[in-house]
Amino acid sequence: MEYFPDIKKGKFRYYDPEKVVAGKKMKDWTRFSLALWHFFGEGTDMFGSGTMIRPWGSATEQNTLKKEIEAAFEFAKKLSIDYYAFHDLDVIPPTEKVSVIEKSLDQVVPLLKSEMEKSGVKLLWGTANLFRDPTYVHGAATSPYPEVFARAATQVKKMLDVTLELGGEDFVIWPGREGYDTLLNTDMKKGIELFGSFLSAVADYASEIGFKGQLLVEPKPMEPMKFIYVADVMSLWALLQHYGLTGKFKANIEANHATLANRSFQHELHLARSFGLLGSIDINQGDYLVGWDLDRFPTDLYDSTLAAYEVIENGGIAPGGFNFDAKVRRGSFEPVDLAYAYQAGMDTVARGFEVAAALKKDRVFEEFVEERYSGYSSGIGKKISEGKVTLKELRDYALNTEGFKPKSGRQEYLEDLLNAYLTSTPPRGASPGVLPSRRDREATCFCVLEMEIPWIGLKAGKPQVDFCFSPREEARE
Ligand code: XLS
Ligand code: CA
Ligand code: CA
Repeated sequence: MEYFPDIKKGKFRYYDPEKVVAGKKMKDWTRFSLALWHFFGEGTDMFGSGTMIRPWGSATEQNTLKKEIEAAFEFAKKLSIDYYAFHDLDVIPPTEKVSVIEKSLDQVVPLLKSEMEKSGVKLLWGTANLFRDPTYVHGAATSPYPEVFARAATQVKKMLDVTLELGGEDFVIWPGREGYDTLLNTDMKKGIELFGSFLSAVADYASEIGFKGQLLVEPKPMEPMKFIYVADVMSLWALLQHYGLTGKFKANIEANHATLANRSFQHELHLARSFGLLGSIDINQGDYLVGWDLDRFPTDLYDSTLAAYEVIENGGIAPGGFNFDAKVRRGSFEPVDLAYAYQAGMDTVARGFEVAAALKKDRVFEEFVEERYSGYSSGIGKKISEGKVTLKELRDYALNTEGFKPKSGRQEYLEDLLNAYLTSTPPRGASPGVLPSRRDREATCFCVLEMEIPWIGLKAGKPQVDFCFSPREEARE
């Protein structure tokens, strides 16, 4: 049966799987994935029931799960989404018994396998749902009860087996219930220790069964708990080091979780990349005016450009990918809205890669940053960097360099340059504008206002030398 007869294939403005940007095909940079839990979402919210019109019928109908799964693979194939991701509980009938979860998974794996073979869609990551069952009310791996810890471990064990069997490239642990609602009944140190112990057992079992994929932990600061122990990349980094788990786990960074933690998506990616922790991405966005997790499809080009920039800098995201942990709004209830949503999201990420590739090619920010920190590459700066300097030496140096004046950080200049690249990088099929290379810009003291951008009707003007700034000139001063 064809579930989406009106959808033939994705209609993209920017995403072209075979197009090479920054030395790699777009599909290899992006490795897009469809999240089954959102795809099957019914459009309920805290105040209202489901709104979605879906070709697989209502949730009460027999055999719906099979239809949902078939529909998801058909959709992913049509939209050129190469991967998918799922929790154990996404693909089996509701149950509270782990023994039933194990059996039901055994029953559904052959269906997943055959759909994967038919469609060519691969498994990006598997995960265990350690938050829905009422037993997890006080935490799963950090519950005060060993019985609950063991139950959570059993679910993870089974999903690791399933992920291995399906050739999954990563395995995610999202510790959404691993935190507290009040410290009045909580031993926070114990909780964090328990989570460390849980991760160690997971890493051991993964290596025991020969799972070669990447193990990932997904930070989030709150929701459903008031505070979640792995709140952001920095807390994950501390935890991994403390429990001797560096090199065993990386981060799965979700855009909306970063903003809930009051960090930008770029911040979390940048930090993870710097520590060698950038494993995979859950791509979505929140809303500046709303304080909770919205999982909107991403449409913010500014954010996607900066994210792509970090991924290019990281040399790619494989074996991770860009998983759409995103859902259509409750009001976008027609099946075709799913296609619009994925197209918008994939184009947003793809466009981000085009712009970021242009920024990288011209080393727009790198040269500036390198020059800014260049004092640390020789002399006393080098000694400081290597941790080989004494306070006495530093005092002598400070007295000798008294009167030193820092240079401007040129934030607005750099932000303006970023805007220039965002508006001037030619989209697929358009004739290139005349954004001069960085070197030319420096030579002619180019200004953003003088760009010719044919597809938005901007004409080139005369360079206005007096507005311009060249970091090289400045460096020579
Ligand atoms: C919820 C999380 C969850 C994980 C997988 O906020 O994003 O969906 O990605 O359990
Ligand atoms: Ca997520
Ligand atoms: Ca989310």
